Amino acid sequence: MSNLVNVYALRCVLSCPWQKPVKGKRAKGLSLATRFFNPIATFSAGFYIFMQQGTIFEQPCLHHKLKYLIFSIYTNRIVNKNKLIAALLAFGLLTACSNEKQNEVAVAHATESAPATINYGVVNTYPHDITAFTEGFLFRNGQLYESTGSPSDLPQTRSLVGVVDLSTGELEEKVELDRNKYFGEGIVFLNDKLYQLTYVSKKGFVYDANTFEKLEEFTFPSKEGWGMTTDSTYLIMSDGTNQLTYLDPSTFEAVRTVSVKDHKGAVRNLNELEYINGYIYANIYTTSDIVKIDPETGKVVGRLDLSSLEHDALSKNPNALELNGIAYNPENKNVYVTGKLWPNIYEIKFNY
Ligand SMILES: [Ca+2]
Repeated sequence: MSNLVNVYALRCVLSCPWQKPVKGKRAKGLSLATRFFNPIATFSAGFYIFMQQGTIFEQPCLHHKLKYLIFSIYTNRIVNKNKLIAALLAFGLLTACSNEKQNEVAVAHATESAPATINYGVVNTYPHDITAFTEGFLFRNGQLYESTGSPSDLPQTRSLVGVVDLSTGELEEKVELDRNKYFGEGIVFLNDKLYQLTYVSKKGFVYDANTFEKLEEFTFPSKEGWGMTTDSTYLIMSDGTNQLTYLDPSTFEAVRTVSVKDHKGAVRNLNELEYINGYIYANIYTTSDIVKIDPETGKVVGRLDLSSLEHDALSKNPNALELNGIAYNPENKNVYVTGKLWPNIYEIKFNY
């Protein structure tokens, strides 16, 4: 029923006597005719608008409300002073209600605002192996670990896990995968074990965190393995979508998924991850952005633009690819970032 009323009211609105005629003589003639022959319909529309307090339009303009009021007075032949005051009071009430509604809309938009920009400063710069196709990056016991992948079109790359020597950028190798079988991806340490994902094999590996002896293999629900981090209880992995999946570290079953979104919608291509002070930071593949994610809601609450670091890396190595690698050092509370084939690792500082 309300739809029928809306259609009727809309038709009346279109025949409003103060409606500006569209271009063309015929249209102008029709509009003029409406001014004289459709006053009842127009009054009905005006009355309807009054009753609905402007809900026919999302944000009814003052001009429309005013002209309906004037026409209502005209068609009712309101010449009585008291009736005129009553009509003006009604108009004031309508405007107040409408303003309230517009304020509500403004508040609703504010809660869906863009993530806050997180500014950062570069504290230090270290060398990085330009054959390292970075897929995992993290600190453990004061040492920086890196995991790398091995695209077939980049024969110089290897799927490795090792400790980065910050003075040379060289990787002290701990694990190497057969690049003809596996493409190394994200890594994380949890409960004295090292977990490693592979890209499209749907296979992961578990190693002793101290000896790097392989303990077991596992599969995971996602189609692809990308980045990995932990909240000290679960393995948290990305798979190139906007989903983060929490895996039980014993059974490797998914216990929870988080859909990551910002004010524009789903945030896809979540890549290398880092859990810092209750938030998950993620590289966005193909961009030089890192997003800060609230793991309870999946909302992106902050964003770092590291494009200046990417430009610096490209100026030193034209073959440098995407930013990918976030490692939080709990000892100095700084974050170390790098990228695939980047010549440098950057130590940055920002408010988490
Ligand atoms: Ca990381």
